[in-house]
Amino acid sequence: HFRLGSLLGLTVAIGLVPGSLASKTSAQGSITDDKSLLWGTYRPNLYFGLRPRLPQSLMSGLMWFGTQDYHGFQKIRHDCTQGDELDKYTWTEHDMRQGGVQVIKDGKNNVNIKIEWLKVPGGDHGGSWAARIHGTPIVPAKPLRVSLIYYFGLEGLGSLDWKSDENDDGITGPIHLSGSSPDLGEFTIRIEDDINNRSPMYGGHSEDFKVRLGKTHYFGHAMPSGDVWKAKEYLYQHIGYRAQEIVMPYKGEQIMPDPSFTLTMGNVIAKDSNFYAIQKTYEGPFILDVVFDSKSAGTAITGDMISRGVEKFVTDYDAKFQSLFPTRHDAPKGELAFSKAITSNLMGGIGYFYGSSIVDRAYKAEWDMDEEEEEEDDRTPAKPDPKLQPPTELLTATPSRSFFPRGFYWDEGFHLLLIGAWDNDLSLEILKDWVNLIDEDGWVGREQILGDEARSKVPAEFQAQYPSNANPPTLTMAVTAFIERLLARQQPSDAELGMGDAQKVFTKLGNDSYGFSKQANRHLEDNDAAISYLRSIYPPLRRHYDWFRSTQRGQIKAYGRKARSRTEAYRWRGRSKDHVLTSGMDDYPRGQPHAGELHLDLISWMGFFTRTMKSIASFLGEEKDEKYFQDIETNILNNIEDLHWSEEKQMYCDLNISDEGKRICACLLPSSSPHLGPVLDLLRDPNHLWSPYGLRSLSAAHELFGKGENYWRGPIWIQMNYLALSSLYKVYAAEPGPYQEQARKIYEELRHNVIHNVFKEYERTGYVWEQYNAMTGEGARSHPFTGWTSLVTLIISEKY
Ligand code: 6A9
Repeated sequence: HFRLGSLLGLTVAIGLVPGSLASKTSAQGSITDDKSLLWGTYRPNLYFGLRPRLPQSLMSGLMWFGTQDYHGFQKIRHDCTQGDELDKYTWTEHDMRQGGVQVIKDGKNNVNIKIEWLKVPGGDHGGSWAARIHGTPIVPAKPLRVSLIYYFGLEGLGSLDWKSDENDDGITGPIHLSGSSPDLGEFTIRIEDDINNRSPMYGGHSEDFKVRLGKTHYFGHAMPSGDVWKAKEYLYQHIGYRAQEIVMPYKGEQIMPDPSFTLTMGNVIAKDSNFYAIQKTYEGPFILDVVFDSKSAGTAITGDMISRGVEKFVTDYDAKFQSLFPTRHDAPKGELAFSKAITSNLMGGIGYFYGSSIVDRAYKAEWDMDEEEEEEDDRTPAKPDPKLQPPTELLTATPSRSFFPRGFYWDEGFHLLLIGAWDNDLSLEILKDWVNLIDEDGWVGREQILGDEARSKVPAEFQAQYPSNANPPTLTMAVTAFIERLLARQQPSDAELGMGDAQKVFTKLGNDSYGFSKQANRHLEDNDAAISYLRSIYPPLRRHYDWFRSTQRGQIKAYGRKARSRTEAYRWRGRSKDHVLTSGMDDYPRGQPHAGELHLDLISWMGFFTRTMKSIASFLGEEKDEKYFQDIETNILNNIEDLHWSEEKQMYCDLNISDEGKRICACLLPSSSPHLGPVLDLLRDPNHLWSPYGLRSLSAAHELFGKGENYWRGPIWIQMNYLALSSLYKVYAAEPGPYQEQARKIYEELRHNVIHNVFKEYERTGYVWEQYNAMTGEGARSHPFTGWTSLVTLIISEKY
C-alpha cells in the first residue's frame, strides 16, 4: 500500500545565498511591461488561435473542413476535440516570444496542415506577427479539397474595417483589414494566397459547364462583445443557411451541387462589423499567409521575411534546445524531435484567460464542519450556494488542449519547472498571475475556470470552487527553481546546471534581429529585478502558507502516539466518500471520511512547502522568518516519523481512527534514514509499484488495484515519476550512504523505463497521454495531454 508521493519533498536542496545578493533591493521588479509576451498562441483550446494577453482585444483563429462531401462540414475543425479524430497535432517548435511551428495531420480530410507562426518585434504595441499555413495531401493520389477559414474579431474598444478590393470577378488580390485599439495602436492585416493555390472546378449539375470557383468568400458581422469565441457557431449557421438556399432549386434532381460551391460564405459585410471571417476553398496543395502589422513597428512583413524568419527561428530553436536539454549520446533516433515536441506542446498549451469563476462559500461536507460549526447546527446540512465572482485574469499553461484547456493549481507547479528552464521570465509572469489569485484569506481555487468559453468545457457539477479546499502546494517549486537558476548564474563555472551553455545561446539570440528573446532572461541578468520580484510575491505566498497550515490542520489528540510536535498534523478538507480530489489523487484509496483522519501526503507536502518558504526567506535575508520555517520543518519531519511510520508494516501511512491498521507510505527521508531501505525495496518490487513503464500509482497487490474508476488506482502518472526520479537523482543516488548504490540503479532503470514508454506511445499513437496503463504501458485517458507529461524532457536531460 505504498504511496508514490513518498519521495516528494526531497527535491529542494538550496544552499545559502551570497549576502550581497540578498541585501540589495530595488523598485524595478515589474515585469508586466514586457511587450514581448503581449501576443501569443494564448487560445490553446483551438488548433490555432492568437490573442494578446489583454481582457478584451483582437481575437483570431483558424478553422477548416473537407469539401469532398457534405459530411466534412458537420465537423468543422476549430476547438481541439478528441471527437475530431485528428491523427496528430503537435507543435514541433514553440517559443512564446518568437514563434512556432505546428503540424496537424487530418487523415479524414486527407490533409497535412503545417502552421508557421512568427513574431516580429518593433514599435510600442507588442510588435507584428505572421502565420503561414501550408496544406498538402497526405495521400497524393487522393484529392485534397478543403475550405479554410481565418477570422478576426475585435472585442472592447477600437475599430476594425474591411479594406479589400473587389471587382466583378469577386476578390482577386489579398484581403486587407485595418484597425486600431488603445492597447494595440494602429494595425493592418493582410491575408494572401500563394500564386499556385487553386480553387476547385465546379461542374454544377451539368458537365458542359465548368468554371473555376472564386477562392475567396467572406463574412463581416457586428458581433456582441464576448461572443467571438463562438465564431464557429456563427459561421456554421451562416454557411448552413446559405447552403440550404443554394441547394433548394436542385431538390429532386439526381446531382446535387458540389459542396465546395454551396458551403461558402455570402460575401456580405454588415454595418459596424467587428468580426471578419475569410474563407478560402482549395483543391490541391496551398499556402496562405496571414499577416498582422503593427503600425508603430514601422515595417511591413513580406512573404520573403516570413520564409527567412521561420528558417532562422527553427535553427536558433534547435541550437538553444540542444544546449539546454541535451539527449544522451546513445539516445534512440527521434528522441530529440520527441523531446522538442513535448516541450513545444507545453509552451503552445499556455493560454490567457479572463472572466468570472464560480465559488461556493457555503457548502461543506459533515466531516469538514469544525466543532463550533457543528454546534451551531444551522449550517447542517450545508446547502450548495455557487456564486459568480468578479472577473480575474490568468496566464497559465494547461494540462490538455482538448480536454482540460484551463489552469489547474498543482499541475502548474510542474509546468513551470520546464517552462522556467526554457524561458525564466515567462515562468515568472505565469507565477505572478497565479500569486495574484491568492485571496485575502490566502486561498486559491484548485481549478481556474475563467469566463464562458472556459466554462463551456466543464460539466456544471464540476464548476464551483470551494474556499475550504486545497490542492498540493506546488507553486513554490517554481520559486525555488528560479532561485536555483539565480544561484547558478553566480557560479558560471557550474556548467552542469546548464546555465553556462544556455547563457551563450541567449546572448547569441539576443544579438539577432529577434530582439524579443532577450526578455527571457531579464530577471536572471538583473539581480535587483530578481530580488524585487521575489519581495513582491513573498507576502502573498506567506498568506497562502498560513492559510494551508490553519485550514488543513488535523487532530493529533485522538491518537495514543507520542508525537514530538502537538501542532503539525494535516488532513485534506473537501473529500467525499470515494474521492479526495483536493489531494490531486482523486480516487486513490483512503480510509473512511472522518474528522480524525491524518493524511501522509498532505503533511509531506506541508514539509515541502515549509522548506521552500524557508529557502525563499533565506534568500531574501528574512532571518526571523527563516528560523520560523526551520522550526516548523523540524516539527513536521519529526511528526512524519512519530505519527506516520509503521514499524510493523515498515512503511509510512495515513492514519484513520476507524481503520488504524491500513497504512500508506510517504516521506521526506534523509539519505541516512534506516527507513530508506524498506521504501526503496517496495518501490522496486514488481508486485507493488514497479513496472517496466514507470512507477504505478497504487500497489498491484492492493485489493482496489485497477478497480472502479481506476484513475489513481494503478495507472502511471509522469509527474509522480518525475518526483521520484528527482529525489533519487538529487539525494539518494548522490549522497553517500548504505542505499546509495541501490538508489543509483533504481534511478537509471526508472529513467529509462519512463522515457522509453512515453516515447514509444507517442510514436505509436501520435500523442502524449494523461496516464499510462499499469500493466501494458499503453497511453490512456485524455490526449494530447501536454501538461506534466512533458516533464519527460527534464528527465531526458536530467534537469531536476
Ligand atoms: C472534469 C470533465 C470534458 C485530474 O490535470 C488536471 C487534473 C489533475 O490536477 C488531477 O491530479 N486532472 C487529476 O487527478 C484532470 C481533472 C479534470 C476535472 C474536470 C470535467 C471535462 O469533460
